[in-house]
Amino acid sequence: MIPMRQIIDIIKNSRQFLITAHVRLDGDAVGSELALYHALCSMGKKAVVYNQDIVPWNYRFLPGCEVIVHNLPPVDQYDCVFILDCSELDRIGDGAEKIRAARRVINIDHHLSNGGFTELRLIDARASSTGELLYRLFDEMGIAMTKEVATNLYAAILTDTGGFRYASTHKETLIAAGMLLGAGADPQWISENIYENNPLARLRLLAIVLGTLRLELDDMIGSLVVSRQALEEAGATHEHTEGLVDYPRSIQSVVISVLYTQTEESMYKVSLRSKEQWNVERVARAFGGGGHLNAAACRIEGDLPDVRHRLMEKIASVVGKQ
Ligand SMILES: [Mn+2]
Repeated sequence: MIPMRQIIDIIKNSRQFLITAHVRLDGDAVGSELALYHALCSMGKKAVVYNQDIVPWNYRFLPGCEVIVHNLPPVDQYDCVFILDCSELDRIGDGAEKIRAARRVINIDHHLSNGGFTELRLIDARASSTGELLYRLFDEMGIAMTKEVATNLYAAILTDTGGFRYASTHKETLIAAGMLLGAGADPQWISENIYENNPLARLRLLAIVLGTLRLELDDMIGSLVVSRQALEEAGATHEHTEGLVDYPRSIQSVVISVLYTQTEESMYKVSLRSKEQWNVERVARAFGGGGHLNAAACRIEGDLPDVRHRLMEKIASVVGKQ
């Protein structure tokens, strides 16, 4: 780990920056990118934000969102590339190999699994979010927290802590959030935009999908299915399935929550969420996937009964060991 001082010196001595984050953008990724973009611009620097994927509808209100480009510009024109919220280079998506060749790459991240894939990095697995790490960096640099920076950082921290509910919410997290409110972030406006901004199709999809709820293994495992037919019926797209996996976990007896999303006739994306120490990363890894202790995913080929059967066998073996 290099001292923050070194990153600050690089920022001060560089002029052109490229900022990117992981595919399947979340609030921490977009909020962190745009906060860094505004902070660099306020210092008179030039910055471009690149993402392979489009920004999910509920983060499009974030200040600066319209500047994000989806075609990777030639990386050799940048003095420095920031890779945010990524534990591995490949998480950037298609541009990963080109970015690897960049002059200078700085990784800012808080994933436990980050083994340090760049020489220059700011990694703290105890931090709630990449947004919290950027807050520390900006604070150290004495960068003025404008309303744009504060709004983006607050959104990043809010979403990665599940609304300040997860174990990753520390005293420092809430102090940072409090300072951001003081700098002009509007908590009600931000949370309404993120959490109360559903397209009708998503609620229609939820209504259909909740009908598939199934409880197994003494009601400890709860699962939902999103079939292609359900998507069609609701007029929804895969974008609208985000967050559906959290519903079974909200049941009292459930410790592991599963969402089967049909991506092709005989192919399912399996998303897993768990409570406390129930390790779903181990389950996903058995099928070639990965993730974190409480959130992981994999893909399983087969028809639904077969996919369910194989996954439940694996979950039973993991649950049995705990
Ligand atoms: Mn994050």
